[in-house]
Formats: sequence, C-alpha cells, structure tokens
Amino acid sequence: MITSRSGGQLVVDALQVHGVEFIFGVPGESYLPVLDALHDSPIRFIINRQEGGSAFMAEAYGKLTGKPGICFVTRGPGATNAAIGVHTAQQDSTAMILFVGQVGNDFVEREAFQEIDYRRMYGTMAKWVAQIDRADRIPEYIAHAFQVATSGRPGPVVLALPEDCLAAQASVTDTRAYTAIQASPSVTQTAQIRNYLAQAKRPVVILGGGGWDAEACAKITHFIEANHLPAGCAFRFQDLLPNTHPNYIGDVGIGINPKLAQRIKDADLVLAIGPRLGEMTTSGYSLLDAPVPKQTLIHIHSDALELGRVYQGELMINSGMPQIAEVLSQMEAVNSDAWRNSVSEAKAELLAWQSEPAIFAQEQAPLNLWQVVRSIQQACPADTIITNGAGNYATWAHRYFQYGGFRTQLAPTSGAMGYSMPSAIAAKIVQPERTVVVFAGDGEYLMNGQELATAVQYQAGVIIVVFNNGMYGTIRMHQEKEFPGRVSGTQLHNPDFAALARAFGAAGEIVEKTEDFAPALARALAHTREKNLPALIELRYDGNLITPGASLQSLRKQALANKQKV
Ligand SMILES: Cc1ncc(C[n+]2csc(CCOP(=O)(O)OP(=O)(O)O)c2C)c(N)n1
Ligand SMILES: [Mg+2]
Repeated sequence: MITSRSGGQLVVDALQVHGVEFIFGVPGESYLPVLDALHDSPIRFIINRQEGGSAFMAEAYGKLTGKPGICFVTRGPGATNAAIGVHTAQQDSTAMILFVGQVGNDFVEREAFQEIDYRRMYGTMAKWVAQIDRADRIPEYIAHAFQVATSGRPGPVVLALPEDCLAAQASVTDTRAYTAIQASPSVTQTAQIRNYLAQAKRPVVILGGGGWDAEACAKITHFIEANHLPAGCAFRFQDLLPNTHPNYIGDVGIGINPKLAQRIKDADLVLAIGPRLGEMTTSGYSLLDAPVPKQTLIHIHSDALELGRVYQGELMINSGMPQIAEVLSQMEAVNSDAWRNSVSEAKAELLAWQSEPAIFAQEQAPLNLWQVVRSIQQACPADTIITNGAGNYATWAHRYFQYGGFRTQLAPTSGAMGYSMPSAIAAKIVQPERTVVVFAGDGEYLMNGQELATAVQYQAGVIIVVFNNGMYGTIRMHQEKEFPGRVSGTQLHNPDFAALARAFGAAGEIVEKTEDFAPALARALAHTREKNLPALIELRYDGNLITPGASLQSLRKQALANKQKV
C-alpha cells in the first residue's frame, strides 16, 4: 500500500530520488511544508542572506558538478531576487532548478500577496516554467524538471509550488532517477569532421559551453594532442584545457590577445566544440562573419536550435560533449604537418601576451597586480578554483592566471556582477578540500558581499581578493573612451573592506604594496586551512591603472585627440 504524503514531503522525497545533496535558498512562509520535510532529510539546506546569492550558488553548483543546482525561494520578492541566477544559468548553459513558493489556488489571479505569474516572468529566461497544482503529480513534474534542465543544452527550469498543493496529501509512488539525454554525432558526421580536418592548412579549435565533464575534457585533450591542434577556450570556459598545456593558446573572450584574434580570422578551419558562438566569444561577431563565415566552420553544440542560429557552418553537429569527445578521441589522427608548427607559434604569442605589462613601471605603481596574480599562482595548488564576476579586475585572472583544468574557473558568461562570492562559497561547501580564491571588484564584491555571513556560518574558508580602485572601473573605462573627461555615475566611496570582513568573523587585511601581498596571502591561506573561515585581502591601488595596456588618463587623451581629428 502506498502511504499518503504531504506535498512538501513529496517534493523533498523527489529531490532525494534524483540524488540531491545540497539546496541553496532563503526560507519563506510560502513553502513551510518543504522546510518541514527537510527537517528529517539528509539533504543539506544552505541558507543565504539574499536570493541573488542563493541562485548564484545553485548555478555554480550546477557548473561545478554537472548536476542541477537546486534553489528554493519564496514568492514575489524572493523570486525577483533570484532572477539573476536564472539568467546566468541560461547564458552559461548550466543545469539548475528554481523552486518558488506560490499563492494558493484559492487566491490565484487576484494579485494576492506577492503573487506573480512565473510562466510569464521567467518565460524567455528558463527552458521550462511550470506550476504544480496537484500534489499527486509532484514526482512527475520534478522528474520532468531534472530531464529538461540536464538534457540537450543544460539550462534553468522554474517550478512554482502553490501553498495548497504543498499542504495537500497524496498517495503516489516515486519516479525513477532522471537520465540526461544527449545527441551523438553520426558515423557520417564523424567522417566529415576528419575530411575537413585533413584538408585544412590553418585549423583552430575553440572549446566552450556547458555539458562538459572531466572525462570528456581528457578525451578532447587527447584528440587535440593527437592532431597537434592549437586550441583556445571560449569566454569564461577557460578551464576546459589546463592553461599550461602546450596546445592551449588563450581565451577567446573579452580583451582577447589581438594575435589570437588574428589567428582565428586567418584560420581556414574553425572547429568550435561546444560553445555558443556568442557576442563575447566572437568579439562582437567580428572573428567570424555572420551569418556565413569566411573560414570553414564546424560547429558542434548540444542544442540543435543553437546551430545555424547565427552562423551557417559547413558542418553543424548536434551532440553532447561527452559524446563528441568520445568519438573524436577514437578518430584516427590526420596528417598535421601543415599546421604542426602553428601550435608552438601560437603558444609563444600567448606567453608574450601574458608577460609582465609595462604599465606598473611606467606609472610607478606601488602595487603590481600582475605580481599579485603570480603570487596566487605560486602559493595555491593546481586545482585551485578561481571565481569572479563582471569588472575590469577580472582581466587580471583571465589573462594572467593559468587555470589548472576542468572546473578551476567559476565565472559568469552572463557578465553578472555579484557572482564571485556566492559561487566561491558554493564551491568550498561542496568541495571543501579545494582552495577557492575570489577575484572581486570593489563594486562587484558589495553586490553579494553579505554572503560572507554564509561563508562564516558554514565554515567555507574562501580567500577573497578585493580589487579596490574606488570606482565602477569598467564603465569608467568606456566613459573615458566615448565621453572623455566627463566622469558620471562611476565613482564609489567604499567602506574599509578588511574591517568589514572582520566584523563578519573573517580575517581581513589591506595591501597597498607589491611586497606585502605574498605574506598576506600566506596568512590568508593558513587562516582558511586552520580555521575553515574566510579571509579577505583588500588591494588598494590607483584607479588610473584600468587595464594591463592602458591607463584611464591615456584613454582620455587618446579619445580627446580622436575627437579633435573628427
Ligand atoms: C549586475 C550587474 N550590474 C551592472 C553591470 C554593469 N557593469 C559591468 S562591469 C561594472 C563595474 C564593475 O566594477 P568593479 O566591480 O568595481 O570592477 P572594476 O571594473 O572597477 O575593476 C558594471 C557596473 C553588470 N555587468 N552586472
Ligand atoms: Mg572597481
């Protein structure tokens, strides 16, 4: 006989069926029966201080593990706060399920307290949005949610849970655990890849997108090595190849190495394995002409609808990443004599691009940010996870840090500020044995800096490096380029970040000189390892140092000169 269970119990039991170990969220009275069922469940409910933090943590969990990140928020205000994480899961192709409390069916469509129609709100942002109105269908809806979030191109699903449905009793059996469904390349398509590759003279590989795992990365690395291919990684998917690998030639994202951009433009074959060929990865659709590139394009993506969306490749293949990696790793290598030397050439261009920029000496800067990155690289293990959000400070990580391999990078391709802290905390909670370092801007940090309380509560010993330049630097940079000298809306008056960290129960230090950073980092590492508590290092430096290649002053001068010419 099937025993009767409450809707809340059915939700939690379904999550257990699908292997959920962690939930991230902020509680609400709208889903009390779920909270009650969690009381006796082995699932860990990580509670946060703002739903934006919860949604980012769930998204980061999805990125890190490949399993859907689970987020629970209350109706109305909770759901609106969580939207940033859903958007990031969409743009980053990350499996995630957001559960939202909902007004009971007895009040629905009256604009009752905190009522929102989630189907309309999340309609274009999520892969599927549904509301479960009958308790006896909860297991079915949740199984469907896991299928949708993980199959094809991974992405976010939103399920609304009306109060009366959670309180109701139903006698229903559990489903089976979900099975993610992915397409595989056909034998003909595999042969075609080989043919195009065999005819190429200047091929370039671009890896990217969601749906990878460590094994798929290892197999694709084997394919790249066997065919001596130069390989870049798409914007913020920079960890699909260890950056020290001889065939890794750089990140194909914002602030791309101009030599790498030229190499991609001059390539006769671009083999894009997994990435959306989006605005950031194509330098505003300029590396490849849209819709018909000059290069022969082989585009492999987990979503059939993404293929041909912008670019009409010669060969467009719908495949999951493990599936294509398996096939390519088995493929007989082609004769690579024509391009073999290009790998070391491209690598040399990358190393030159990563060498110390002259700006610190030119500006006589007391704090050398390039040295800061080097110190982090030297002091931290190879599997260290680096997180960041949006901002110019992220350049120091993307351009100069050697990411150690699969899932050593957690960064939003959505370009969302506020991602660095929650993603790091989620990573440290889920994989406590790994070192996690946050790169945060002074603007970016305070968008979710409140989650430092979560880090302390759950003893997530992350190291936080705040790049304090006293401004929303990215926007100021664009301002100086387009409206030189007219600083507007970009200045920040900051708190003492180190003192603020200490108030939360973390360690906090301020560093203003290059030589002080490595010892401060050593203290932070010891603190996080011995106490399992976070440690923050605030870097105070002159905001004029806006990029490795240009100061704000020089940008302003150049823009004014250009205006005079016109
Ligand atoms: C949530 C969000 N709001 C606004 C923006 C627009 N934006 C992009 S970068 C940036 C400034 C970031 O400032 P900071 O974190 O201090 O880094 P900096 O550029 O100064 O290094 C802003 C406002 C964004 N990307 N995301
Ligand atoms: Mg800043």
